[in-house]
Amino acid sequence: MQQTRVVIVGAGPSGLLLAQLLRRHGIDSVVLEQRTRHYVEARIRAGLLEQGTVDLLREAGVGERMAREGLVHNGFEVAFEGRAHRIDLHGLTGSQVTVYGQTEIQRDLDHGFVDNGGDVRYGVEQVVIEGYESAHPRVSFTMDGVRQEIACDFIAGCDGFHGVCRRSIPSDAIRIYERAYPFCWLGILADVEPLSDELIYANHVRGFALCSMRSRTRSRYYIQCPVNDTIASWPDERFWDELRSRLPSAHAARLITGPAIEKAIAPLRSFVAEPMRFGRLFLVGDAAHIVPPTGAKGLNLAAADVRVLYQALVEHYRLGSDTALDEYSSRGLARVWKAMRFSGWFTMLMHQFGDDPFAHKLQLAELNYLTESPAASQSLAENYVGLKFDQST
Ligand code: FAS
Ligand code: PHB
Repeated sequence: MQQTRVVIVGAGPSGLLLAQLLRRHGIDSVVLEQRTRHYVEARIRAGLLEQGTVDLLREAGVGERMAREGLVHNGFEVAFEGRAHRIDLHGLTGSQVTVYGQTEIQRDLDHGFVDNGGDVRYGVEQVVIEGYESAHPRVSFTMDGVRQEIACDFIAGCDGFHGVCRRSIPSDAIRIYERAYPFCWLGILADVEPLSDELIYANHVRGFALCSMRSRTRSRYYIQCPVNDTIASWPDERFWDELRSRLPSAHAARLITGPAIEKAIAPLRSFVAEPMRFGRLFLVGDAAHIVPPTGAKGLNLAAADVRVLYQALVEHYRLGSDTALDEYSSRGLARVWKAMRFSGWFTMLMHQFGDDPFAHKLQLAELNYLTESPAASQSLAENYVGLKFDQST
């Protein structure tokens, strides 16, 4: 039977970042991924990184291209009632955020780990985890029609919301907290110059809109759409017209449009699984929690989980101490729930929940308060850039 220290299920950002960090500390792992390398790299997802995530990618030795190509942002705009107000992130917190697409992070991790001898098995099927409540867990899987099994010390469930690891936990051993939002985000990628140098979050009676980017020549835009909406009902021109209608007129007039190179509709949900640890199995990233993307927390929470888990595993192997492993779940959940609170608050503030004039007036009152009160702006800013580790755990 094959043997390794840590079996990591999932080769997304959580799985590969964990594998890369462990290897830099001499801890071997095997990563099992159901899809192909190209499929995982091609997924268009997150775009905004907290400083903690940037630091961790650098610590993993995969931050060089991000340092060259990432766009460092010191603020963003909130648009409502035909005007825009800038939230001065750096002035309010001394911190910044970086725009660098998850696709690029995946490529950097693939190059750093996979292209340098990292053991990733792509295209696996029927992954089964066993013995995670014992000191000798095992993971079996089918690859090229052959059933295989790996014995290990620990299993990291980095297999996302739809993965197998969380679903392997008996329902009486896990507590699920979940909220689905009554709308989706329709996202578009286009090789056109972004509308603005910084992100713009727009509250409008027609629905939420977000103007983001991937580079100075590639734009990323989102608009709130109904849950049952389809890509087919959104030809490019309709998307661009709707986006313009939700922005202040001066911004709309500057919008540069072009053909969509990617278009997708994603549901919004809040989801937390408690605890995040089951014996020798640790749930990481989207396998344990999902936040609505309004606060740009999903990928950053995953990175924070990886940081705590890899450091705890190093302490286990180097110092023989399991204190940090024992604290993984409580520390992770403290951070997750604070990000869940912020993401939920920002989602409620910026989106339209049906035709409710009173609710919209309350949103406008809060947005006006936000722009007039330094204390309110600072609270938004410190959550957006990411709570300091000692604040969030
Ligand atoms: P992932 O889901 O990325 O990776 C899990 C991996 O496990 C996948 O490669 C999957 O193929 C594999 N896997 C699953 N089951 C398996 C099995 N049984 N066997 C083997 N492998 C298995 N976050 C933001 O911050 N901002 C955003 O704008 C944003 N937009 C998003 C849009 C969409 C459509 C989605 C789905 C998510 C978005 N997110 C966003 C969140 C996203 O970025 C996640 O936080 C991030 O991908 C988390 O990474 P992982 O935890 O690695 O999970
Ligand atoms: C993105 O660029 O994909 C993005 C940025 C900020 C968000 C959500 C998505 O809050």
